[in-house]
Amino acid sequence: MVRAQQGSPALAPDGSRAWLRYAPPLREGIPAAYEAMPAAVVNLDGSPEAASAQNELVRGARAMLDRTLRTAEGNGFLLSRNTRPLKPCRLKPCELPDEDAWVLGTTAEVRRAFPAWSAPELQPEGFALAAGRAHGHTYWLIAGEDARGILYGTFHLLEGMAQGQSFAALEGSESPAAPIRWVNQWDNLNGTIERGYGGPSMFFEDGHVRSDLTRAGEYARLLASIGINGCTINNVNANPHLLDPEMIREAARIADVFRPWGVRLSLAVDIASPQSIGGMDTYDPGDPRVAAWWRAKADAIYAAIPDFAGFVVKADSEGQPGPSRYGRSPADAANMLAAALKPHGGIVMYRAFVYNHHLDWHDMKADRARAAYDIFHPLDGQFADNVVVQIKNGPIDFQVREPVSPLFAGLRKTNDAVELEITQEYLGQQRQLVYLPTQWSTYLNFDPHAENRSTPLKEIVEGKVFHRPLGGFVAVASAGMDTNWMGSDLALANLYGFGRLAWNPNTAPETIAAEWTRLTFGNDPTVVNTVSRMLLASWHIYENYTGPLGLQTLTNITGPHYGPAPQSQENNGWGQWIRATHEGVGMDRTVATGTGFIGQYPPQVAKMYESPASCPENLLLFMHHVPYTYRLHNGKTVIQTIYDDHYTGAMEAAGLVEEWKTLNGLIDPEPHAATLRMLEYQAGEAVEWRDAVTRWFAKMSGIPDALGRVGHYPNRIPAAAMQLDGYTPVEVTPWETATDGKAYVCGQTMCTAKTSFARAAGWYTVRVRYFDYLHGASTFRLLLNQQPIAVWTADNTLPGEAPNGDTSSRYTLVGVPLRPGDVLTIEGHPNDGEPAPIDFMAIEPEGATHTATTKP
Ligand code: GCV
Repeated sequence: MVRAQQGSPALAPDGSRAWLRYAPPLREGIPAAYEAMPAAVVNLDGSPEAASAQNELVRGARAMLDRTLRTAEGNGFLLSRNTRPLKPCRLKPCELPDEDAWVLGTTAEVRRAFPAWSAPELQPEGFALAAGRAHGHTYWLIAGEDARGILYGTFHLLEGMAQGQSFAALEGSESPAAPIRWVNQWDNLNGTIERGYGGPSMFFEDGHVRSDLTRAGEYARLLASIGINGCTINNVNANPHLLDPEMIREAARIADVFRPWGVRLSLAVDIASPQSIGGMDTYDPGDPRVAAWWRAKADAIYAAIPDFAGFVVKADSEGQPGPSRYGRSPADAANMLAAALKPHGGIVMYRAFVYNHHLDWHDMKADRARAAYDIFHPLDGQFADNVVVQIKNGPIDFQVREPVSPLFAGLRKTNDAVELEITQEYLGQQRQLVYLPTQWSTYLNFDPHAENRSTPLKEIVEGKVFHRPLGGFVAVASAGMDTNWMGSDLALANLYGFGRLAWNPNTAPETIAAEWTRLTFGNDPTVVNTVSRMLLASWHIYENYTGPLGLQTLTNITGPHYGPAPQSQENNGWGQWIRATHEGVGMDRTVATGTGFIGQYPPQVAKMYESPASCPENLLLFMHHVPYTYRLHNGKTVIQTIYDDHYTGAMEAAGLVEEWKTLNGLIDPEPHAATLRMLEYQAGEAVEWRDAVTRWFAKMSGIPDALGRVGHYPNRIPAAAMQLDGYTPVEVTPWETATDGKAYVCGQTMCTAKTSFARAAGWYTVRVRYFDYLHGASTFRLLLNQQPIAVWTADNTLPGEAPNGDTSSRYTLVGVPLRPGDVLTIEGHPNDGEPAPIDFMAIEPEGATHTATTKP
């Protein structure tokens, strides 16, 4: 038999298979533990989920072990060795085949077939893997507490198999930590995805559900493989037309492709729908006519989608309509919807992301961070039992670091779920590596000490702490049609990691990183160690070069949330303020002198945050306003730490490139090259962030960098100092994202910027900083004297149409031999409105680039 080799084109990761690549765990042969595995598969369960499990088992065994397992025809029927059809197993105790077999079924079904098997205690959706002998044969059992459990047990087995683990090693049982393990997609009916960086919607196109839902089904399979049991298919800024009868019928087609994978569909709804699409003159949750409208709507939905999971609601937030319009509370609105869903077993996920985005910046007591607690805490106990309050992990908005929302400890008589963000909205938008399980674990393990006892966040949302029946984990995924779902291969580690943590929040990020790497890139220890190390370091690296010390991601908050723009935090109603002055920085959220936000935490934690001395330094400026000269525990000032951390972060980002390069030849060339390009871009972006933020703080504080780096870039030749032909200056906003606040643009078909080299002869690295707008694809050439030595096109899809931190890009050419008198020329050719914008050229002697490795 010819077996496909690991790394052969048939098995090369193309991203679409994600972690379900099913590559052979060994390069040669079958792991000994699987030599004696049964050839027959018996499926005792008639559910679509069990059918998927059986198909998946066959598929995985074929791909990983070169074995085709033999199945019965039709669910629930057995074929014995001589292919005699037996009775459907669901109806009466099964006759087992007279040979070794894999047996799939619910624990009840398996127990009926093997009365001697002592099934472990499982929660809903849990599973057990066990091997046993009966009737003179060996049976490998995959038993689920229910149909989903069978599916999850099968995926668990296959993922273990892919990592070379024997069936014996995988024997045991698992149950999910909580019933709610959902992803939210922020897909719009026109096919775009809010905060999505992985291509257009896999659900919608031109105002309708796509005719081809193959990808949606594949997505559900991916989700099932990590234990996700729910998916909200549309943006929380909801289009009410999704509730039109025609659209409900269309959405039912999505539910159909989800169903075999145990993924229940839910919809985000616009609370004003009775008015906007129902023709009513009100959407007041207190009006019985409105309640009746929702009841009828729920009935219609369940007629089309019998396993519909429920509604997700964003109301009174960022311009969305809400119950406050009628003087009603979130509980009034949530309970009205809950009553409509209740007869069908549906739930309402009511988001606590409710705040006023027109806050008064001049009011030193105003604080967006307070909003969720101020609004929802007084309502504790008023929510119906099929309402879950969905709370973002932090009190602001998925920043690079935030404290855990105090609301989790504040809601004791209410179901709640934590909302995380897989899509890297504020965290590099999938163009930069930020592995999030590290961040999420930090949050999930945070202990707010509610009721003066240990109450880690993970246990609160599991429902254990306050004995809540419903609760769990939600994450905004916003995956799309891109082959690799998220726009970057490495970003898939975050989708995988969310599923693993939602299943078991005690799973260490290290474990998740190693597992994901094995499943994605294979079991070579060098690959596993290197990729894991990079993943684990990445959050802190990003934090270092964006917003250390609790400053949050200092990005353009009124724009695309991407490039650096510290000033954009201030002077507006959005309340993501850092309150930087000439003397100091940070939001005073203390009870004593500040906004009082800290007082929303239980006493032990409030005490820790209240004093700068005991406040964790990575949240210092989130909680306190301190002078730039304030000294941290290591004796260094705040301002110097801001400078140093940014330099460290940029150096570490460059280190990621070097680490990835060491994997050349160990993983398939195409994904290796794609990620290398991404990491090289990230290294440039990290320098851009570093320079913008440090220059902004240097100007704001008037305190120079003790190491003399900030504002001094000896290797750079700004465009203004070059000999320009056709290039003209334009003001850049914000100023700190370009040298002297100016970029140079070309208003004709071609422009040049020249510099004459006057340093010692040698090998140099030449970098050109340019800007790459979303539209247009300018081309650039770099010439050494008359010789073209590089050509590139500005065709990245960065989120902007102007020169600034969002569109900043860097071209690097190593190994350029330069002699005094040589002339280097940048030649820019504008395209489609993009004026080939440039900022500077840097000429660095070789060896001067940073190659430091990252910290584990
Ligand atoms: C869907 C942030 C994002 C918005 C998002 C909102 C939310 O503000 O920038 O795009 O809206 O959060 O979570 O509702």
